[in-house]
Amino acid sequence: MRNPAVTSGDGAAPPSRASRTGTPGRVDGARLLDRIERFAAIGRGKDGGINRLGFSETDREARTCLAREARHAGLETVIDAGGNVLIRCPAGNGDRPSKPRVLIGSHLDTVANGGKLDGAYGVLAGLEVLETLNASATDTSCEVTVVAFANEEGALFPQPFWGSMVLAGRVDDLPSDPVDYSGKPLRDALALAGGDLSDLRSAAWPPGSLAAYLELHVEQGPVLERLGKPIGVVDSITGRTQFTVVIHGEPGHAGTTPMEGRRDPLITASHAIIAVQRLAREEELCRVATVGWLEVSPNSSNTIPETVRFSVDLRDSSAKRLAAAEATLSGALASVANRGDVRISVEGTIRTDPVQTDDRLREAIAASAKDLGLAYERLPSGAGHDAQVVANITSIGMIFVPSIGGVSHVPWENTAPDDLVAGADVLLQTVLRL
Ligand code: HGY
Ligand code: MN
Ligand code: MN
Repeated sequence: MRNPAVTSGDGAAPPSRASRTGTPGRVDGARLLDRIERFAAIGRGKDGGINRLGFSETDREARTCLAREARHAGLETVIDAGGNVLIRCPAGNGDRPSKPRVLIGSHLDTVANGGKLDGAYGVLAGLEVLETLNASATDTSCEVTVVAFANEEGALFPQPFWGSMVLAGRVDDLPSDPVDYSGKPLRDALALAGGDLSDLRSAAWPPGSLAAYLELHVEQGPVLERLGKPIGVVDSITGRTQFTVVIHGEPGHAGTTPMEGRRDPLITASHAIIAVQRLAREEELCRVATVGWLEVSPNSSNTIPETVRFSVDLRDSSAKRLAAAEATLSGALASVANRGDVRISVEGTIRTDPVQTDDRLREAIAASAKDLGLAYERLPSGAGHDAQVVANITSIGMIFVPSIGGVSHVPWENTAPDDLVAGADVLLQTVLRL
């Protein structure tokens, strides 16, 4: 067990709330760790990477498994029209107490060849907290619902934060007829997951209906590990601008077409991709800039390509800087297209604002960590999260635990078991504080 230390205050860990009020002080760590390992087997490839792309068959398998686990734990599940899985305590005598509603959770879907904790950890810790509260019949001051947001990553259907945008009522910011990267419509895949594309507005939680949203997540960065602290109190979440660049050239025979006069979209793409990197590395217009996905068609070694498509992902804590970076890049794209005598366009732009977390929730998280004798650090999130979308309708708080080696979105993404349990204990204590 890591030496829990308290960064400020008296250092002695005061008695946990359980001894004061009989409410549960800790989660069942063994049960949580067992579930994390069982869910990690869903969609795991031979090199250990997890492939549960949003609305894919393996994603559906994980959601079905979650609903089964919740039922076995004596909880109720519903799936909303956006495909989000919502878990809550049984209604008992039918009517719900009109307590303020608190949502806790994250997402089950992964990036391609991703890790077992990104998202799933927050969902399973949320389930663990609700099961602990329900089993101890704790009369919390708020009604807790657990959510597994649909398609947070946007790895198959490129509409990241799909489920949280539907729940936050931002349906108008979503494409009306979304398709996946190959053009397959979302309608059927969403229906298979229990959602309904024609009824998305029914899944929106109106502003004011939610008192708070808490998300527990692995840090996916190096800070907590480097500081040797098990708990992160997130103070802000990065802004992000994503889009797809499409370059149309002129296909031809690789052997008979002279170099002079070629209109090769892949050559233009190579200059454009350098321009993306330059935004962050040289011009420092945004914190990071990434091209992670590229598609060449017809993608044949002895044919000059006809079309090239690639993703752009820009991140920064300032929406203004992101807008400036986007404007600079669009100028650079126009000029390389001109030089290459090809046609260039940008598709599917999604801009997600940077957000600050709620200071009341930050204090509750910090006080819970302190009560549990766990050292904590305030830090920003370089990754995007559903929390920044839910921030449109309520106050948000995020809790981090360390990522071993500071890595994520890779098969070897991992966190020490003690830290996973500690994070869930802090989530439980924070919910009890609300
Ligand atoms: O890309 C992100 O920041 C998150 O993992 N969806
Ligand atoms: Mn992720
Ligand atoms: Mn995530």
